[in-house]
Amino acid sequence: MNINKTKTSKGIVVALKANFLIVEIHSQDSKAEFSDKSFQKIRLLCTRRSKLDYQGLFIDVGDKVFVESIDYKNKRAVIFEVEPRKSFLKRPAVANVTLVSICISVDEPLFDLAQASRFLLTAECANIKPLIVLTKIDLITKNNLILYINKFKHWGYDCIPVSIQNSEGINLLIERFRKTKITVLAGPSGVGKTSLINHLIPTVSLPTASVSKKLKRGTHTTRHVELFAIGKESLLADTPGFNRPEIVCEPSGFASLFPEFQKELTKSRCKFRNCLHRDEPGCVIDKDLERYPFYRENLEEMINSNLPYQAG
Ligand SMILES: Nc1nc2c(ncn2[C@@H]2O[C@H](COP(=O)(O)OP(=O)(O)O)[C@@H](O)[C@H]2O)c(=O)[nH]1
Ligand SMILES: [Mg+2]
Ligand SMILES: [Zn+2]
Repeated sequence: MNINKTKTSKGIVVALKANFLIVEIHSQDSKAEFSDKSFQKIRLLCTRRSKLDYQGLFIDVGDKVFVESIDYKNKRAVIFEVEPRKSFLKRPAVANVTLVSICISVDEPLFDLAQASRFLLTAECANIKPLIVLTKIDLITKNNLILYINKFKHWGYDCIPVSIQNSEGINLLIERFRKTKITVLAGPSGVGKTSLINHLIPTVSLPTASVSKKLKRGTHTTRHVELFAIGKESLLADTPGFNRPEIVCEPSGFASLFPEFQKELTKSRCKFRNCLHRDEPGCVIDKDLERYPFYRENLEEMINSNLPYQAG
């Protein structure tokens, strides 16, 4: 038998399959077995020690784990320890995410300020700085593209415009993802997330959905989260389709999730420390900012409901 009981290895959970976890480890840990292919990574089908369940430790994609009882031949192992998480994104459930790339399409489906903002807010809530990936730019003119880039700049976000039709922006995006440990692609269904992964990582071939001509909305094709290798140390995940992310937030903390408001608040302070930036005297927030009406509308709903608020 090829099982090494004593040897352990550190890895990362890249997918969940039924009751199993798929863990990627460096095969340099197993030089004897893979002497011809050193530094390659291998993926192992893992179970977990029951003590982890007793400790109430739930393991998700992105978790860094230690495995033992490695069976290289059959590619099996057992997880016996989980590292504390640095961050956690709820939907999709991925631990240790370092970048959330919010994909927003210029058309098919049409740009929607509230929807785009809700996706940005989920990343801000998880304390992960988002990057906007503006997709399908082959569908608009250069002038309109500049308007989008400026819009996002005013919101306080960087944006990388891309098209898989003419490969514009693709190299820039690959470069960015290769500098990042774990990137998750998020955004409404139909904006081209899965197509982008297939384009960026040609060895992956995920099913994509054509946008319904009638509804101009995508159907939900991606069902589970899996981390794919993009470069030596970088992983990239698609998001199962959903269009209304929930933002659970207190009214007092809501404004801190808008970078354009934060920019103003670092320059000068509102008169009242607990200012909600409504009609308080001495409020420094510019009410003409593009996303102010969105903030205001959601804030009022938050205040009027006693339950934990869910934006949308
Ligand atoms: N014109 C154009 N269509 C695209 C582009 N990227 C993706 N699409 C189309 O958009 C549709 C939805 O793509 P999909 O990847 O399933 O979107 P997802 O729901 O975000 O994963 C498909 O019909 C794709 O062919 C692009 O850059 N330009
Ligand atoms: Mg998809
Ligand atoms: Zn204020």
